[in-house]
Amino acid sequence: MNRWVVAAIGTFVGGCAGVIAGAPSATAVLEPTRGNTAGGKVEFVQKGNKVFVTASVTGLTPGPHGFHIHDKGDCSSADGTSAGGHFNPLGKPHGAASMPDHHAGDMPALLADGSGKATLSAELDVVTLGAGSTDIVGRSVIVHKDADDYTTQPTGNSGARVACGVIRKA
Ligand SMILES: [Cu+2]
Ligand SMILES: [Zn+2]
Repeated sequence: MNRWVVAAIGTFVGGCAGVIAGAPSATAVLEPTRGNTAGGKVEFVQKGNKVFVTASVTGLTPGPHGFHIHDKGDCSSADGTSAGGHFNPLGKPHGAASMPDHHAGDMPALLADGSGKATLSAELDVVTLGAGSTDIVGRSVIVHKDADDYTTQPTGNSGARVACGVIRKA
């Protein structure tokens, strides 16, 4: 077996559960904060210089919910505040992911249907997986009670934290 074949197999095994073999990926399992019912799963996959996020969340109130990557990978507090503020390694203002300036951790809102389910599929343009100051591995994902207004600084005024999950390398 030549050494290129060996290298390719090594990459495949190391890449594990990623959507693309060898592409860096990470997962956050969302658990409800005290008194809430929201939970689900968030997956991140790096493709080139973008990170693609997919989320599936249940137990929400119908309507939009602020959805962000927060600074600390710590969901230990009952209200989720142990996760800190929005992940903002580049010192930007809070905003929509579609605006030129926004926190690295600002993601499109989750929109829950009448049964409280939300799914999201989006491309993130600032964060990275596994390297650099914008690396989100070891940080957390927060789902909020209310809609993000994309204007109020530095939170978007999306209210209480209803679910939290630490981002772990997949
Ligand atoms: Cu948040
Ligand atoms: Zn923000």
